[in-house]
Amino acid sequence: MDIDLDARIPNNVHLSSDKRLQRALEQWLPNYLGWWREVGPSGWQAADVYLRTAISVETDGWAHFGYVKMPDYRWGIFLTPPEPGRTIGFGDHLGEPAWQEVPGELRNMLRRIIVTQADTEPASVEQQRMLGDTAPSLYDLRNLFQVNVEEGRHLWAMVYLLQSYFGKDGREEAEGLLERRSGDRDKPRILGAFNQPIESWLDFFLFTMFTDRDGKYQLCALSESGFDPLARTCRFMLTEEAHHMFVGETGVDRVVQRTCELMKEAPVEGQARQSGLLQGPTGDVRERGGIPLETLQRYVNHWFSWSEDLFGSEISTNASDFFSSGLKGRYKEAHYADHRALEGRYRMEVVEGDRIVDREVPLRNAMNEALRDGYIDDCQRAVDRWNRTLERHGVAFRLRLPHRRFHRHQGIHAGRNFDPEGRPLDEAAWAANRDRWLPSEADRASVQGLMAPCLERGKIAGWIAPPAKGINGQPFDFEYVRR
Ligand code: BYC
Ligand code: FE
Ligand code: FE
Repeated sequence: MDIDLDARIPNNVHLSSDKRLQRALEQWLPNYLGWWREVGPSGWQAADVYLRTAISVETDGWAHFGYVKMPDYRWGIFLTPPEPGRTIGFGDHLGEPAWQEVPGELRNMLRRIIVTQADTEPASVEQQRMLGDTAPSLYDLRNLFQVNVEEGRHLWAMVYLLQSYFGKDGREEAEGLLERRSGDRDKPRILGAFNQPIESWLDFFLFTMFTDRDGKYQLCALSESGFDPLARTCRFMLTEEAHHMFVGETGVDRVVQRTCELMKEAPVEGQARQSGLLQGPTGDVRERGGIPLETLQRYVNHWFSWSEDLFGSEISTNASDFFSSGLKGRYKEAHYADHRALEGRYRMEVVEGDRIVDREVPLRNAMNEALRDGYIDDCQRAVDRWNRTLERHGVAFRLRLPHRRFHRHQGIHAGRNFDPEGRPLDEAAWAANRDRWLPSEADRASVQGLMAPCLERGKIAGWIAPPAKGINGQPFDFEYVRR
């Protein structure tokens, strides 16, 4: 696949041979840059950042490292190479040739999927824009900016599809994507999690852990799409996504590690009990400049539940339509035996009155829930890893994912109260316990109080451990960002 890197918009889609599209994208470019300056990373725009830039879609060549000023980052349009003879892998059109153009009758549905996906990308940049002021190290600062420029590129990836395949509506949607704002009362971003504030680096690590991971599952499902340009776009986005989730998963692990170290440095009386395990409240950790595990647990509960919402309703005709029409498949569709999913049924727990009962749903209507299942397993794997860190340090506390019914705002459990074990609660019991289960004002103020910048080469803030290794084989004390 030849890549045109000298073009104003680097691409491997032969942009120079489609003048109309090229013009449309070149007109959108200054608006994009205006958006980036207005609500992209605050400060640091003139700094040299050690960034990875995609310069090829081949496995060995797409990660090119060097110092770049963020506004000069080469946001490009890259699709994985086409698979000759690719056919649709699921749904009612199983086995038909994959579409290279948008089928007329699927146009609205497809546009909606692309716009929803697109909207999350700039939203996350807006949510994270103030974090540069309080970075715990140059290494972390660089990772933040890497994530930010790549989310910007993901917006480009989706805008390319809108501009290229949806004519006038597509151009209007592309403008709308630069007009909505995360958390804005009048023109918010589309999905709930993307209007939640990211105030601290603790939020950032849990967001990249849980919310970017929803991105992985949604992008995998869209990588199966019968609309070939969408599938190829999403496949390439996934290669970048892996780093975002790495930042989150290891970021939380480093917080856990540091908290354990602080607990061991001065275990309070009564904390070291049988078998030498450190137990009990870890609030004293805060006095020594760390993040108590109970606080971390509440942040897990917050971001995990908002991220679960991103899969949509458990029982969804939208999801059924997306699947039947061949637009959105399942995670690793090829691993299933039956790609039509017409017969199967899916068992799930639903709440009827004040009882929880099992119900069977036609499989196609349960596609959101099936995708969420894989996501929850993947999140559990990361929690197990954090718990191994706790175990290694002899700390008895264990982190856990709350039940999927806990604190939901979308789907069949929205508007009801459940505890982290998934048991129904009345309003009073919820109100009485809310601050035990979700970050309280006091937690937020306390975490915020720790967020002093630490930007000296090789230094790290007191609330987090340094990473096991640096970026691209560089040491931790490498100058990842130069003012
Ligand atoms: N918030 O049938 P339902 C990423 C709406 S993250 C607000 O339950 P459906 C990233 C829904 O729109 C990946 N509204 O759901 C991560 C519908 O509205 P209408 C993003 C919501 O449609 C980090 C109604 O509720 N990718 O890439 O089956 C950093 C009932 O819909 C929410 C995608 O989202 C919510 N959470 O599934 C950067 C993929 N959930 O029509 C980036 C594309 C639902 O009644 N999107 N609603 O007005 C989709 O596939 C689907 O639209 C959804 C929802 C999975 C989001
Ligand atoms: Fe993204
Ligand atoms: Fe991401």
